[in-house]
Amino acid sequence: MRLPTPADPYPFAGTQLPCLIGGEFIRAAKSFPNTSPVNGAELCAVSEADAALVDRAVQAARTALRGPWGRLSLPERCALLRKVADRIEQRFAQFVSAEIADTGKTLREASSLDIPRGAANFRAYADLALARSSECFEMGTPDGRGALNYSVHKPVGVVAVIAPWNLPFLLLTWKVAPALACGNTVVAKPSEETPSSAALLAEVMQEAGVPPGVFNLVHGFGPGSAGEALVSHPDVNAIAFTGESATGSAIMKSAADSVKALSFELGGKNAALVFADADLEAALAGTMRSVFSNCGQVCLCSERVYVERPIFERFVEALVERARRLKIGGPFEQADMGPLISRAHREKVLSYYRLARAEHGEILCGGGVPSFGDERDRGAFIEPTIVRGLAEDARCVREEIFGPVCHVAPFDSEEQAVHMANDTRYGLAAAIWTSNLQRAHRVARQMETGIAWVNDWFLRDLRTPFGGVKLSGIGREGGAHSLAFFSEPQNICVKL
Ligand code: NAD
Ligand code: 6OD
Repeated sequence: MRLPTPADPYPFAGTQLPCLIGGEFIRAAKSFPNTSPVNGAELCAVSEADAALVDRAVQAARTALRGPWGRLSLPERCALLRKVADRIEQRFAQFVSAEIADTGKTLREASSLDIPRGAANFRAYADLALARSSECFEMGTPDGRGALNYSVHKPVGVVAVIAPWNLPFLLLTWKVAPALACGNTVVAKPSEETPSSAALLAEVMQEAGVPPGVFNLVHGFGPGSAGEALVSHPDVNAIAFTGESATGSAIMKSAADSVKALSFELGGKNAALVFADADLEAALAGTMRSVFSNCGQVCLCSERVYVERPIFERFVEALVERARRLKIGGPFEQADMGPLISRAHREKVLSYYRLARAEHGEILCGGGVPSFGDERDRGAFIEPTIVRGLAEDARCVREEIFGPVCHVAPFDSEEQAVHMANDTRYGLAAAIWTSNLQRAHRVARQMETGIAWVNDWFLRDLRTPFGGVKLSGIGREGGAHSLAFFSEPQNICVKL
């Protein structure tokens, strides 16, 4: 697949991104600017859907449930999803351009992870939905004729998909694909920070022949805007949300009146545990990835790195040395790390850098913003930062920062490492680095997280359960778990 070059234009330059409602592209009366985190330039205007437009989208989705979509067989639906994946790949360079323009992430990240995973999500759920079996129970009856119970998987109805800005296309399609595979209709709202890849997806849905109203797209903000109107809409049956834990809590309240089904993938404050018996090179390279990928803006990123005391100083010195060498820059600059998503988010992350100092932490590298002497100084770049010496109850160790930063601390025993890793209100992911097989299994099981990686990080098989415990989420997605969330099983009992 062709990669975009700097000569490839951002696909929506100078336009107003429309919503897609009932198969029609609609420009809202109100719009907001989409700006580049690389240099602050305005990329395009984005339609902001108000409650009336959101209502039209939900009604279009309701109507489509009863239309041709509802009459398609499962193989026909899955064939459509595969066409969507093919079309994403045909327009690969445009999708990558859109994603790097909105996020500033590196070309390498967008072209190796975000966009390929978007296409893979559609293929994976087409395969999984087709392969799903259903239950069947034979029972006895007093007259001796017996009865057969079997279950069918029906759609839940209209699903609201609300996505964040960090992996915009990967995370939106992670929910849209299984929702459609199960026969639902969708109203999707991408983050206000990253509307462009979703706008391309709307075009692709039309090109692939997905019937009108099956996939609807509304743009806007959360509270008082499209997001809130969508999650409180009485005709939405289920909400699949990824974002901050505090937003999850607000959405739960909005959804309570109409008792909607909820699947939440929320924040994290993930730990990496590096044991002295680990393959040091693998642990170092893996920890660099788990701390600094996507400028630290992955919910699975390690913000707390615990290292066994005998290797602590050596490990930290090498980590700091590598962090100092990270090249920061725009998407086409062969950089290791792009900017944060926005100046506002940078202000939040910088406030934690200041707090780390105030909490008596020692900043081992970074701690500020880089200076380029060109237009990138108007962007949202920030230095990769490593802190040591904070107390375990310091706010910087307890709160999710969502930037390229970690706190490093030593541990003296496996028990202490497990205790420190679990001493958090979050519970999304852990990364364990050890060459002791027994310890690997023992420690992994003790992690109070939805996911524990041993000797790797963010290694994904889409059939596995994905999600978090505690403040990190409700429910699981991935494989059969997504199919279960997006379906209503119905038991049919046939007297023989
Ligand atoms: P966010 O919660 O601010 O926003 C996410 C989405 O929710 C956006 O589309 C936003 O417009 C919308 N929204 C905000 N308030 C709303 C409301 N009241 N009603 C309806 N919609 C509302 O999150 P973010 O800043 O975009 O993303 C970063 C956060 O997401 C981090 O906390 C990160 O850990 C989390 N995240 C979690 C996972 C996971 O799988 N667990 C994955 C990615 C990101
Ligand atoms: O890989 C996935 O399926 C997934 N949901 C990743 C989430 C990453 C969080 O930022």
